[in-house]
Amino acid sequence: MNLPPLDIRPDSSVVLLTGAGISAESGIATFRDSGGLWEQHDVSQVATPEGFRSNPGLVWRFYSERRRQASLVHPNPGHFAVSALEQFLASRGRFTLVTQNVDGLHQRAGSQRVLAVHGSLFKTRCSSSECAQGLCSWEDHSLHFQDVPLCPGCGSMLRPDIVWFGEYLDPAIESAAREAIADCDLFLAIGTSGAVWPVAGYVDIALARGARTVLVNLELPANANRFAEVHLGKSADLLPRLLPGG
Ligand code: BV8
Repeated sequence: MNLPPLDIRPDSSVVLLTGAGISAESGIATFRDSGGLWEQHDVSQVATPEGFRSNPGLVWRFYSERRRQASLVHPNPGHFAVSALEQFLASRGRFTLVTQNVDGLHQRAGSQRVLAVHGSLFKTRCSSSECAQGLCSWEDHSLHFQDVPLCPGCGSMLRPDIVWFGEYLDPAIESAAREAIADCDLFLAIGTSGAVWPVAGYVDIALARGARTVLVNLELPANANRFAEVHLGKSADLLPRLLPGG
């Protein structure tokens, strides 16, 4: 199928938003597709602070398994096309990647300016907000914990540095994302169902700014009508053809 590349000028200001769909072809389960993560797990038990409080071991096993899976797979052509777009814009344009994904594949594909709004599988932090180390997180690639690890600083349980449902996004990361979107002329969403807030509302910031809005997704999500242009298909196939440098 003939697919003309998106006409992105080298001096454009571009924000890319990605979701689990861009990692699907690397072999990482999405959340809401059939067979997705939320079909196999009760969200309230594994992705909420209440779930962590009531069964921290279950939560650690859930995230340890996802970390193990993420470390075994590799970025796909879609991730590399995103990284190539950042290079294409490096000299005269502006580029920000906002990802909901926690799998680290964008970073492994060479993306530099990445706002990981929902955290990272490979970061761990203290669960106590009173702890001196509670606000910092550290890279932790240990693949599996037998027992729930404890903070070396205060002895409280450690937790994945992930934004769970009912938790606020990191204010600095969120405002950086909102600022970039409020300044962009192209907002490109890839592989996301647009089901989770506040990220689901980011396209509206782009629309209010008068930016061009483009969606690349396997199927039409609920918020497809927010996008001026929609390309249906697999991101690993479409992105190298749509993005310059891809
Ligand atoms: C908050 C943890 C303030 C990390 C995640 C307003 C209205 C309604 C509800 C709310 C609202 N505001 C807040 C809420 C509550 C809640 C929310 O949005 N609930 C929804 C579900 C109704 N939001 C929150 O709690 C957020 N916090 O707002 O704080 C607050 C505080 C207290 C009380 C109220 C408010 C925190 C949200 C973050 C939650 N953490 N995950 C992890 O474990 O990974 S969200 C989770 O969903 C992941 O991060 C994931 O990235 C994200 C979004 O999912 P997608 O990435 O879009 O993945 P999905 O499977 O859904 O879709 C994949 C898409 O890809 C599909 O469309 C598919 O067609 C497509 N696809 C598949 N294959 C391919 C493909 N596309 C292209 N190529 C392919 N090959």
